[in-house]
Amino acid sequence: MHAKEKANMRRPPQSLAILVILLLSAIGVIASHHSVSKADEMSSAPMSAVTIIDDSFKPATLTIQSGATVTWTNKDDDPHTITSERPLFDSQGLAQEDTYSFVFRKPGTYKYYCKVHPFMKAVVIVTEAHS
Ligand SMILES: [Cu+2]
Repeated sequence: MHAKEKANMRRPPQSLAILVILLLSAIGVIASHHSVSKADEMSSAPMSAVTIIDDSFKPATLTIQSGATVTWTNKDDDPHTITSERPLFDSQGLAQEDTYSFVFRKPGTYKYYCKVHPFMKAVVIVTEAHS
């Protein structure tokens, strides 16, 4: 056996354990970094809320950026629907405290109404997302 090989074998076994610990903590740092940036992404994805109360959508005109999620909540004890004039989305009847969400991906004007009370009309205006 060469002297060099002997020296390698005599290397204390803890050094391997230390290397493993260092590697694991490096992975841990990367993983926690990753989850932080994911949280940032989520908080930058805009959300908007519309309340349905007293047979009306509030706000009746909502302006958002493309990619935003709009969530409607029915506060009335009457059932209401969120129905797009174009065949794009239709919540069907929402009971009291029910919610419905839709993600608006493309800029444009999205008129909607309630099928139960067709006089209930509102609009979501979607603008180009800022980059
Ligand atoms: Cu209604």
